[in-house]
Amino acid sequence: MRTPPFLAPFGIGLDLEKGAMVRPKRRLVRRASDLRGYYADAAALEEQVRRGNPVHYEVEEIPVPETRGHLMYCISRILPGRVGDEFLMTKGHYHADAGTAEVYLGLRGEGLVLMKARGKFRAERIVRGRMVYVPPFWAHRTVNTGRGPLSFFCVYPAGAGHNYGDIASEGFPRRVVLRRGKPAVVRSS
Ligand code: PAN
Ligand code: ZN
Repeated sequence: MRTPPFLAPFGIGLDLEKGAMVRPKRRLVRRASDLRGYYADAAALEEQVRRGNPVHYEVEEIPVPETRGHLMYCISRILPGRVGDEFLMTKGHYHADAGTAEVYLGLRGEGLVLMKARGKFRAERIVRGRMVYVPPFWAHRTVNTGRGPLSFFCVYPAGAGHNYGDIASEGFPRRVVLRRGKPAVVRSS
């Protein structure tokens, strides 16, 4: 195993009210068109792509080396809204090094972290002040069920990497949809 790169200590600002990183160095932006294949209502998604292709979520980072020993941290912000009746969500992934965990800390808004592993499924609520622990081997996807943006801080082993392919093809066994005015976790058909 390679020795982690030696780095000087540093501090950064987090705007806890906004749920944003102060002066992020890297911003990953996912728009409607990046989410093709992920939502049940593909036609509703295409309609969004045609009507301005809005941002669905963003990830802000001031990155560290993506190697063993370091800890990557970020703030994700998922916009409020739906595709058809399904609430906006992240793509979701396993870590490429599957046996690596992650911690999410809710900063703003409300939602659910969907997790699956070895035939099991769990949904944990995420809100300001609540921490969700994603254990090793659990794929994870976050859904914004609120009326405003959902922001959360994340930290995970920097060498973990991301495996999107398996979720892109398998999906999750449950979806989060609006039913009688409320979010509901329902079986994916
Ligand atoms: C998070 C996610 C972030 C975006 O930082 O990467 O919320 O979700 P997707 O990566 O599934 O598009 C994380 O879990 N990192 O490991
Ligand atoms: Zn992750």
